Amino acid sequence: PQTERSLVLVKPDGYRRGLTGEVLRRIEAKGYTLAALAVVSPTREQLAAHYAEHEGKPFYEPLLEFMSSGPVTAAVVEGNGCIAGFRALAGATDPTAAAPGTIRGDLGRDWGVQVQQNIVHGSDSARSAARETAIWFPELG
Ligand code: DAT
Ligand code: MG
Repeated sequence: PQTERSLVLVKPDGYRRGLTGEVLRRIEAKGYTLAALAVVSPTREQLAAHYAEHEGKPFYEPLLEFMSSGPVTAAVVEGNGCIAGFRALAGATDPTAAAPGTIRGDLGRDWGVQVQQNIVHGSDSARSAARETAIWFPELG
């Protein structure tokens, strides 16, 4: 694959648990580089834009509430194939189902809350990555 960029978030659960460095360590250990990095207290507008595809789903409001519950770290990750590659590092959406060796599989579990608190977000396509990067790093255009 070509060099590409993915928009990664360490979600508020990851921030609170002190896992930001561990997530960034795994990204760098994989050989990807950080093109941009910021700790952000997201606005409702940013989160609604970021998760627009999920509007109307039963988990949408709890998801936005959870994502508003504290700082997130946003990163633009760069490398050949890094969009699919970071999602492989992240593992399945449900941390209980995520394979050991992945971020969600190693570091996440079911916390008995409505929204899966699964530590990270990673773009699912080049189109999503471009859209999401504009939300978190408007200066990168
Ligand atoms: P992913 O983050 O793996 O790309 P997604 O885009 O389908 O997953 O969903 C976005 C987030 O919403 C996900 O990280 C956690 C939450 N979520 C998804 N499906 C859910 C569900 N069935 N119940 C609760 N939360 C869910
Ligand atoms: Mg997604």
